[in-house]
Amino acid sequence: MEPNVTAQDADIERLKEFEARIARGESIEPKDWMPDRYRKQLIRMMSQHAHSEIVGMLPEGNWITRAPTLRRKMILLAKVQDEAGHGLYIYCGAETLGVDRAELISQLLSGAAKYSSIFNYPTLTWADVGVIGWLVDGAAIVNQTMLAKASFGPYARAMVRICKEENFHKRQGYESCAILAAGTPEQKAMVQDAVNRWWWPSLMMFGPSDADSPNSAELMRWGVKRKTNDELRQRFVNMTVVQAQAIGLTLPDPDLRHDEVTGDWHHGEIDWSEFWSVVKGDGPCNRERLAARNAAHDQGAWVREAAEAYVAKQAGRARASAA
Ligand code: FAQ
Repeated sequence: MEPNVTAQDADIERLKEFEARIARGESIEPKDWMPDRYRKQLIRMMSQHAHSEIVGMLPEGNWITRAPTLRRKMILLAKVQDEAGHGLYIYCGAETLGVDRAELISQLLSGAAKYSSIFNYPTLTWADVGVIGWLVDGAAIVNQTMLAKASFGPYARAMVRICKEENFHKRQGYESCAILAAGTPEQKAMVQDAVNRWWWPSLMMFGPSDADSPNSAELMRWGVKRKTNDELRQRFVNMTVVQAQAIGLTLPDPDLRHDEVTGDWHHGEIDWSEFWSVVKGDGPCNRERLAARNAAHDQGAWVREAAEAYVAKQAGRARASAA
């Protein structure tokens, strides 16, 4: 550094170069220089995302023992396992930013960390499993397809792989809903009821409306988000309305209307007080979800201890053979 160049000047230069790289569409890799805020934002977002995948195993996992056929049970088992894989994959990506995974997990277990609001709703009937695949995975794909173009390399690459699996999740869910919708009157009523319960929470997955989204401006500026919360929510609504029509189901929104000019389906007002209450920990299942994760963590203590003992034993052997 030139003697008359201050550390602050150097940081401004580095920030300029960093933003120029993003403008050129280059991907930022873990060892590259990045502003502290960029690192913090990514750790926040990726850890919340990883937690969501892990907590997201619980609502559907609840139905593995009660799946109606062997085929459905195999699909559901594979799906829930995939979500675990996604969580681990994204934790690994977050670790490249210098954060400790154990620390992130302890934030989840203590209730300090956020995870997606959607997983704080109960799965009351078998139809909920199909509807989660169709709507929740469907919403996740819309969001994550955009994140596959995020400026941070490890996150973007994780999203490419995860979206492939989420596509399978969505298709199996939609197929299950289509079959129930074409089934007996009881089956059709069951799937319609599930849609009625999951529709609004699915729209909330995209986050607060743009005017109330404090993180969006920074994330858009640095190419982490490529579309805003409202833009992605609209894309999801446009896709889903026609999918519902195709299988003879309705969406529980009397204000839903088609705009001939823009081609968009306008939806009614989202109940933001419900959203914030769920985000703050007062949703129907927040306490149950955290209790389940804490119990799983406690019951897994012996696995962590055994793994550590194994590593220590291997290291001891390596030392002995090197001596
Ligand atoms: N739930 O300023 P913004 C899945 C928080 S994966 C809870 O707009 P941002 C797969 C937000 O954190 C689903 N909290 O925030 C699957 C922030 O609080 P903070 C998870 C929410 O980051 C399927 C505050 O509100 N996907 O479903 C929610 O710009 C089936 C202000 O919000 C991801 O995590 C919410 N819905 O935009 C698994 C994708 N929305 O941190 C199993 C990655 C917002 O400042 C079964 N994340 N908040 O204290 C993202 O794309 C973004 O973080 C958003 C939020 C869009 C979620």
